[in-house]
Amino acid sequence: MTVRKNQSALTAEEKRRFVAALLELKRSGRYDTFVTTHNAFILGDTDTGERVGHRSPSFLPWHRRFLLEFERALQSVDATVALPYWDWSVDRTPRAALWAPDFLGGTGRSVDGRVMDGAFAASTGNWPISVRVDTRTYLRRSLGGGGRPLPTPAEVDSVLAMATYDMPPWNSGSDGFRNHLEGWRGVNLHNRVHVWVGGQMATGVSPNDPVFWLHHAYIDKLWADWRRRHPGSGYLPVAGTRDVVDLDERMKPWNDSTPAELLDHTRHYTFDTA
Ligand SMILES: [Cu+2]
Repeated sequence: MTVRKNQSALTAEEKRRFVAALLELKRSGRYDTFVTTHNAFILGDTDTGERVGHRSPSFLPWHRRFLLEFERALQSVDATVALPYWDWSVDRTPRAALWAPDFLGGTGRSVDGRVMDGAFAASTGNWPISVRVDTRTYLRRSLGGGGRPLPTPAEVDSVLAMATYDMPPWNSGSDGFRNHLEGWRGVNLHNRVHVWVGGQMATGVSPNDPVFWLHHAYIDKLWADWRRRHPGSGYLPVAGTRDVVDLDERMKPWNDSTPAELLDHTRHYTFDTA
């Protein structure tokens, strides 16, 4: 059974194997197909039209399915690897071990944002940015450069306390748990973390930075935490909603699973916490 662990609890060997599996997916070309898929949905999801991956109720099940696909790809390289998660409300500075050279490497240099250490630095030759929105082919970051600090535990708690999963108009203007977690409204959790990391993470090609997976694994864990806290609250909307994925509708691009089928993560993995 796959156990997703807090990145701060990984052993040196677990970090080494995770990084090696990422590099192999990159080398084989499989990694970049995930970047392409994510960007296509970022570009296609709109508040007034069809929306599946973002700014809609299926933001959470879509990313759960996307991460499962990616985790299975990693496990096809090394069956011992699981996606770790980054609790950015605790490990909230660029000094966190997450950003050390033996794991994801640190922030970018000030002149051009280029990451200079770690396995994903351009100088290694192992991490070309091929699916991109501009001409720069090197991984960039500006940790904390966006101005706003990472969300606090109290801010996370204020969002977990929201009992309604999502509300009309089911987009970036909605009240409710999903949109506050996604960040278009209120304290802003998920979107703010993308901006805090900066570089490619602040764009539609955000999966170019491996921290994308650790960020979304934690967003996914917060959804699991929310479900346990509100056992009487379910995914919404249930049926008949134009342009939006209802509970029993299949999601693009896979067309093989519905939000209802993805509610219970324990069929696929568990977390290191109770
Ligand atoms: Cu995201």
